Amino acid sequence: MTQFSYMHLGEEADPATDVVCKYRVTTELPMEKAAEAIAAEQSTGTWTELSTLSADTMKNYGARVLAIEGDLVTIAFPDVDFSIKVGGIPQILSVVSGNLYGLDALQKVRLEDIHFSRSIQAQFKGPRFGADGLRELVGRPEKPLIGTIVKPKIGLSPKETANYVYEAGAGGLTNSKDDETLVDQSFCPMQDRTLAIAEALDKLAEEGHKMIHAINVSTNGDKIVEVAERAQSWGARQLMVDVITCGFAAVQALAEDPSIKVPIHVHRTMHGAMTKDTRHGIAMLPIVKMTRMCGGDALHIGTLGAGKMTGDIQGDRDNLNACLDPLEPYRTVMPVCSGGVYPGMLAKMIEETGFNVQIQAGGGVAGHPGGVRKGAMAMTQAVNGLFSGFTLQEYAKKHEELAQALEKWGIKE
Ligand code: CAP
Ligand code: MG
Repeated sequence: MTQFSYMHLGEEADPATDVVCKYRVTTELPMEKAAEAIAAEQSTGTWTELSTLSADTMKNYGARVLAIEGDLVTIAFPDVDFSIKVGGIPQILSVVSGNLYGLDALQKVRLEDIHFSRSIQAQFKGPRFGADGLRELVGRPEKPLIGTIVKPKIGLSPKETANYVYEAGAGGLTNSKDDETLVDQSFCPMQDRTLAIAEALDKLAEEGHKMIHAINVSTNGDKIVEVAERAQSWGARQLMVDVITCGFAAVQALAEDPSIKVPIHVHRTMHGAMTKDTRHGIAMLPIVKMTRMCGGDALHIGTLGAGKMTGDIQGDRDNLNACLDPLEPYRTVMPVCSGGVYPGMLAKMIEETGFNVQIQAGGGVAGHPGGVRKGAMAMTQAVNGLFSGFTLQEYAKKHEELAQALEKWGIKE
């Protein structure tokens, strides 16, 4: 197939100039052949020998297979293969995560991890606020931020939505957000919703409580900055964007546009299409790393196996660590734990996550028998109690709203 070899087993990658990817490969081919097929397809080769491929081109631009350990293949791409200023993450993805999935000789391939070269990292700016900036905005330096997703996710009017946000804030929550399915539908236009929520947040601020709400501005790429600017002019304190459906470039466009002055909450709806099959697609970890490079300030990372969405403790822990990794040259990203969250599961979850997270509950707030405010109080009591070293059962003895939540949903062991 190839007149040059892509095999460099045992060689070290150069962290200054190599982009290093780990792939999990399922194939009936010998693993070396499969690894070489990926390296060739994604750099200088194709299915046949090429009269146009020189030794020099191969040496300078060819990908190198550095290691094969069982079904895990490590491939280094020289960073001259990438076109960051014009191309950006879309071009990076078409190299490290492109045609390889369709190669017929490979049954399945999953991009498990990626390490960018220092020179590529230097061309991205990362978050402008990050976890610390978000904490500062809501005046909560150490305890987990506590958020809600307005539920029902669709169907409430702007006034009902703003009322929900006010009640959640009055119950102690620091954050709320639109659902990913809500943008500018006729029952809840973005302008009316944003104006009404801004009023609710102002009222909370006057009463001494700092809270922010993320308005979902996910839309077509050529419009997203304009839509975000408008939302901001109506009083949005935070923006939300769906990184998988809109693309990493959309997050980057918002984070790097000088007119945008508020943090970006990054949702990951549709990620399951890529991440759920543990042998095929893209793991969440590379998605976290690229979101951080592109400037997301908060990102959904899962509930470490505790909530309603698929996720495992080790995988979600890797996601969390990638948000907070101090060795990366960017501000940290606030890891957001969401999806089927309720007070009685928080001991189990926080045991795994620690306190530097944003915990978010939609149904777990609006489903409280006493309504949104009491649901928010129950979440706040659970988090504050655990932070102070109490068990949920102990804290519930003197906190009625928490006791009601535990009675309704139980305690997750
Ligand atoms: C949570 C949520 C989020 C999920 C997505 C929802 O609501 O708003 O979209 O968290 O999953 O609509 O399901 P509930 P992930 O609290 O009512 O479950 O965070 O894993 O990306
Ligand atoms: Mg949702």
